[in-house]
Amino acid sequence: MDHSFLQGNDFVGITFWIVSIGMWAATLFFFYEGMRVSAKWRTSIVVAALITFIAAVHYMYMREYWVTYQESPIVYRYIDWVLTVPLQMIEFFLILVAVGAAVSANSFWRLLVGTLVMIIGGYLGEAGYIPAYIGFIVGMIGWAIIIWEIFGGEASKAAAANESVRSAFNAMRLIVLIGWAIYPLGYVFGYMMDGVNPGTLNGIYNLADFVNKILFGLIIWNVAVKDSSA
Ligand SMILES: *C/C=C(C)/C=C/C=C(C)/C=C/C1=C(C)CCCC1(C)C
Repeated sequence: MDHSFLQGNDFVGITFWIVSIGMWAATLFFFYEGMRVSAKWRTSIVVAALITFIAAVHYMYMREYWVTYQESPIVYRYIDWVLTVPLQMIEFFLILVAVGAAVSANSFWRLLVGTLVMIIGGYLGEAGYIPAYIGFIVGMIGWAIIIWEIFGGEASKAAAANESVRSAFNAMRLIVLIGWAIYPLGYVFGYMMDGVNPGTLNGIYNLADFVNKILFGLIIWNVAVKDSSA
Protein backbone atom coordinates (compact mmCIF):
# COMPACT_ATOMS: atom_id res chain seq x y z
CA MET A 1 0.00 0.00 0.00
CA ASP A 2 2.80 2.46 -0.90
CA HIS A 3 0.33 4.69 -2.62
CA SER A 4 -2.02 5.33 0.24
CA PHE A 5 0.18 8.20 1.51
CA LEU A 6 1.40 11.26 -0.30
CA GLN A 7 4.84 10.65 -1.85
CA GLY A 8 7.55 13.30 -1.98
CA ASN A 9 7.88 13.06 -5.77
CA ASP A 10 4.14 13.33 -6.40
CA PHE A 11 4.06 17.03 -7.28
CA VAL A 12 0.46 17.09 -8.41
CA GLY A 13 -0.47 15.32 -5.16
CA ILE A 14 1.35 18.06 -3.25
CA THR A 15 -0.72 20.73 -5.03
CA PHE A 16 -3.87 18.82 -4.03
CA TRP A 17 -2.64 18.89 -0.45
CA ILE A 18 -1.78 22.62 -0.43
CA VAL A 19 -5.06 23.63 -2.04
CA SER A 20 -7.14 21.51 0.35
CA ILE A 21 -5.49 23.09 3.40
CA GLY A 22 -5.74 26.56 1.80
CA MET A 23 -9.49 26.04 1.33
CA TRP A 24 -9.99 25.07 4.99
CA ALA A 25 -7.93 28.02 6.22
CA ALA A 26 -9.82 30.43 3.97
CA THR A 27 -13.12 29.00 5.24
CA LEU A 28 -12.22 29.66 8.89
CA PHE A 29 -10.99 33.12 7.99
CA PHE A 30 -14.17 34.10 6.09
CA PHE A 31 -16.51 32.76 8.78
CA TYR A 32 -14.65 34.64 11.47
CA GLU A 33 -14.46 37.87 9.45
CA GLY A 34 -18.15 37.61 8.61
CA MET A 35 -18.92 38.34 12.24
CA ARG A 36 -16.81 41.49 12.16
CA VAL A 37 -18.27 43.31 9.14
CA SER A 38 -21.51 45.30 9.19
CA ALA A 39 -24.75 43.30 8.95
CA LYS A 40 -25.50 44.03 5.25
CA TRP A 41 -22.20 42.41 4.20
CA ARG A 42 -22.52 39.26 6.28
CA THR A 43 -24.33 37.15 3.69
CA SER A 44 -21.68 37.90 1.05
CA ILE A 45 -18.87 36.83 3.37
CA VAL A 46 -20.72 33.73 4.54
CA VAL A 47 -21.30 32.68 0.92
CA ALA A 48 -17.56 33.17 0.24
CA ALA A 49 -16.92 30.85 3.20
CA LEU A 50 -19.42 28.28 1.89
CA ILE A 51 -17.64 28.25 -1.48
CA THR A 52 -14.25 27.47 0.08
CA PHE A 53 -15.89 25.02 2.50
CA ILE A 54 -17.56 23.01 -0.28
CA ALA A 55 -14.24 23.01 -2.16
CA ALA A 56 -12.30 21.96 0.97
CA VAL A 57 -14.50 18.89 1.46
CA HIS A 58 -14.21 17.92 -2.21
CA TYR A 59 -10.45 18.46 -2.17
CA MET A 60 -10.07 15.92 0.66
CA TYR A 61 -11.67 13.29 -1.59
CA MET A 62 -9.91 14.44 -4.75
CA ARG A 63 -6.54 14.34 -3.02
CA GLU A 64 -7.17 10.81 -1.78
CA TYR A 65 -8.30 9.69 -5.21
CA TRP A 66 -5.27 11.22 -6.90
CA VAL A 67 -2.76 9.82 -4.38
CA THR A 68 -4.24 6.34 -4.76
CA TYR A 69 -4.86 6.12 -8.52
CA GLN A 70 -2.86 8.98 -10.09
CA GLU A 71 -5.91 9.73 -12.19
CA SER A 72 -8.36 12.61 -12.53
CA PRO A 73 -11.08 12.73 -9.86
CA ILE A 74 -13.55 13.91 -12.53
CA VAL A 75 -16.80 13.29 -10.68
CA TYR A 76 -15.74 15.04 -7.45
CA ARG A 77 -14.26 17.93 -9.42
CA TYR A 78 -17.46 18.56 -11.36
CA ILE A 79 -19.78 18.13 -8.37
CA ASP A 80 -17.67 20.77 -6.61
CA TRP A 81 -17.93 23.13 -9.61
CA VAL A 82 -21.65 22.64 -10.12
CA LEU A 83 -22.19 23.78 -6.52
CA THR A 84 -19.55 26.49 -6.17
CA VAL A 85 -19.77 28.27 -9.54
CA PRO A 86 -23.49 29.14 -9.12
CA LEU A 87 -22.67 30.40 -5.61
CA GLN A 88 -20.06 32.68 -7.15
CA MET A 89 -22.68 33.98 -9.59
CA ILE A 90 -24.93 34.70 -6.59
CA GLU A 91 -22.09 36.75 -5.10
CA PHE A 92 -22.34 39.26 -7.93
CA PHE A 93 -25.91 39.96 -6.83
CA LEU A 94 -25.27 39.89 -3.11
CA ILE A 95 -22.70 42.66 -3.27
CA LEU A 96 -25.18 44.78 -5.27
CA VAL A 97 -28.01 44.02 -2.84
CA ALA A 98 -25.73 44.93 0.09
CA VAL A 99 -25.44 48.48 -1.19
CA GLY A 100 -29.10 48.73 -2.19
CA ALA A 101 -28.73 48.58 -6.01
CA ALA A 102 -31.66 47.18 -7.98
CA VAL A 103 -31.12 44.17 -10.30
CA SER A 104 -33.73 41.76 -11.63
CA ALA A 105 -33.68 38.00 -11.35
CA ASN A 106 -33.46 37.56 -15.15
CA SER A 107 -29.83 38.47 -15.17
CA PHE A 108 -29.14 35.79 -12.56
CA TRP A 109 -30.97 33.14 -14.58
CA ARG A 110 -28.87 33.93 -17.63
CA LEU A 111 -25.72 33.50 -15.53
CA LEU A 112 -27.03 30.20 -14.22
CA VAL A 113 -27.78 28.89 -17.72
CA GLY A 114 -24.26 29.89 -18.85
CA THR A 115 -22.76 28.11 -15.84
CA LEU A 116 -24.67 24.89 -16.48
CA VAL A 117 -23.84 24.82 -20.20
CA MET A 118 -20.14 25.38 -19.37
CA ILE A 119 -19.94 22.72 -16.68
CA ILE A 120 -22.09 20.06 -18.36
CA GLY A 121 -20.14 20.52 -21.63
CA GLY A 122 -16.82 20.12 -19.78
CA TYR A 123 -18.03 17.08 -17.85
CA LEU A 124 -19.34 15.22 -20.89
CA GLY A 125 -16.03 15.89 -22.67
CA GLU A 126 -13.82 14.83 -19.75
CA ALA A 127 -15.83 11.75 -18.88
CA GLY A 128 -15.72 10.63 -22.53
CA TYR A 129 -19.45 10.83 -23.32
CA ILE A 130 -18.71 13.20 -26.21
CA PRO A 131 -15.44 13.95 -28.08
CA ALA A 132 -13.12 16.22 -26.04
CA TYR A 133 -13.17 19.04 -28.58
CA ILE A 134 -16.99 19.16 -28.64
CA GLY A 135 -17.06 19.37 -24.84
CA PHE A 136 -14.58 22.21 -25.16
CA ILE A 137 -16.71 24.15 -27.65
CA VAL A 138 -19.86 23.74 -25.54
CA GLY A 139 -17.93 24.82 -22.43
CA MET A 140 -16.59 27.91 -24.20
CA ILE A 141 -20.12 28.89 -25.27
CA GLY A 142 -21.29 28.69 -21.64
CA TRP A 143 -18.37 30.80 -20.44
CA ALA A 144 -19.07 33.36 -23.20
CA ILE A 145 -22.68 33.71 -21.98
CA ILE A 146 -21.39 34.50 -18.47
CA ILE A 147 -18.82 37.03 -19.72
CA TRP A 148 -21.42 38.68 -21.91
CA GLU A 149 -23.78 39.09 -18.98
CA ILE A 150 -21.34 40.45 -16.40
CA PHE A 151 -19.60 42.83 -18.80
CA GLY A 152 -22.59 44.14 -20.73
CA GLY A 153 -25.71 43.04 -18.85
CA GLU A 154 -27.97 44.55 -16.27
CA ALA A 155 -25.86 43.73 -13.19
CA SER A 156 -22.85 45.49 -14.68
CA LYS A 157 -24.91 48.66 -15.27
CA ALA A 158 -26.18 48.60 -11.70
CA ALA A 159 -22.62 48.20 -10.40
CA ALA A 160 -21.26 51.02 -12.56
CA ALA A 161 -23.75 53.38 -10.91
CA ASN A 162 -22.57 52.58 -7.41
CA GLU A 163 -19.33 53.93 -6.04
CA SER A 164 -18.70 51.42 -3.23
CA VAL A 165 -19.19 48.21 -5.24
CA ARG A 166 -17.83 49.32 -8.58
CA SER A 167 -14.24 48.36 -7.87
CA ALA A 168 -15.18 45.01 -6.28
CA PHE A 169 -17.49 44.19 -9.17
CA ASN A 170 -14.74 45.05 -11.65
CA ALA A 171 -12.18 42.90 -9.83
CA MET A 172 -14.62 39.98 -9.58
CA ARG A 173 -15.39 40.07 -13.26
CA LEU A 174 -11.70 40.23 -14.14
CA ILE A 175 -11.37 37.00 -12.19
CA VAL A 176 -14.12 35.49 -14.36
CA LEU A 177 -12.36 36.70 -17.51
CA ILE A 178 -8.68 36.09 -16.67
CA GLY A 179 -8.58 33.76 -13.65
CA TRP A 180 -11.15 31.45 -15.22
CA ALA A 181 -9.15 31.27 -18.48
CA ILE A 182 -6.79 28.93 -16.61
CA TYR A 183 -9.46 26.17 -16.72
CA PRO A 184 -9.87 25.87 -20.50
CA LEU A 185 -6.07 25.96 -20.74
CA GLY A 186 -5.93 22.99 -18.37
CA TYR A 187 -8.53 21.23 -20.50
CA VAL A 188 -6.55 21.86 -23.70
CA PHE A 189 -3.28 20.58 -22.18
CA GLY A 190 -5.05 17.71 -20.45
CA TYR A 191 -7.19 16.40 -23.32
CA MET A 192 -6.44 18.04 -26.63
CA MET A 193 -2.66 17.86 -27.09
CA ASP A 194 -1.42 14.29 -27.17
CA GLY A 195 -3.71 11.76 -25.53
CA VAL A 196 -4.84 12.36 -21.95
CA ASN A 197 -2.48 13.97 -19.45
CA PRO A 198 -4.02 13.83 -15.95
CA GLY A 199 -0.96 15.32 -14.19
CA THR A 200 -0.90 18.56 -16.18
CA LEU A 201 -4.69 18.78 -16.12
CA ASN A 202 -5.01 18.50 -12.34
CA GLY A 203 -1.99 20.68 -11.57
CA ILE A 204 -3.50 23.49 -13.66
CA TYR A 205 -7.04 23.02 -12.26
CA ASN A 206 -5.68 23.08 -8.69
CA LEU A 207 -3.87 26.35 -9.30
CA ALA A 208 -7.02 27.78 -10.91
CA ASP A 209 -9.21 26.82 -7.94
CA PHE A 210 -6.78 28.37 -5.49
CA VAL A 211 -6.89 31.70 -7.36
CA ASN A 212 -10.56 31.70 -8.28
CA LYS A 213 -12.06 30.68 -4.96
CA ILE A 214 -9.71 32.20 -2.38
CA LEU A 215 -8.80 35.42 -4.20
CA PHE A 216 -12.42 35.89 -5.26
CA GLY A 217 -13.50 35.67 -1.58
CA LEU A 218 -10.73 38.03 -0.48
CA ILE A 219 -11.92 40.69 -2.93
CA ILE A 220 -15.40 40.56 -1.41
CA TRP A 221 -13.95 40.58 2.09
CA ASN A 222 -11.86 43.63 1.21
CA VAL A 223 -14.84 45.77 0.07
CA ALA A 224 -16.90 44.57 3.03
CA VAL A 225 -14.26 45.60 5.55
CA LYS A 226 -13.70 48.97 3.87
CA ASP A 227 -17.39 49.72 3.56
CA SER A 228 -18.06 48.62 7.16
CA SER A 229 -15.48 50.99 8.61
CA ALA A 230 -16.59 53.90 6.39
C1 LIG B 1 -14.50 27.16 -8.20
C2 LIG B 1 -14.54 26.64 -9.49
C3 LIG B 1 -14.53 27.38 -10.64
C4 LIG B 1 -14.49 28.88 -10.62
C5 LIG B 1 -14.58 26.65 -11.88
C6 LIG B 1 -14.59 27.20 -13.09
C7 LIG B 1 -14.56 26.38 -14.24
C8 LIG B 1 -14.45 26.84 -15.53
C9 LIG B 1 -14.37 28.29 -15.86
C10 LIG B 1 -14.41 25.86 -16.61
C11 LIG B 1 -14.37 26.16 -17.91
C12 LIG B 1 -14.31 25.24 -19.07
C13 LIG B 1 -14.32 25.84 -20.34
C14 LIG B 1 -14.47 27.32 -20.53
C15 LIG B 1 -14.18 25.05 -21.61
C16 LIG B 1 -13.63 23.68 -21.39
C17 LIG B 1 -14.30 22.99 -20.27
C18 LIG B 1 -14.21 23.72 -18.93
C19 LIG B 1 -15.37 23.18 -18.12
C20 LIG B 1 -12.88 23.33 -18.27
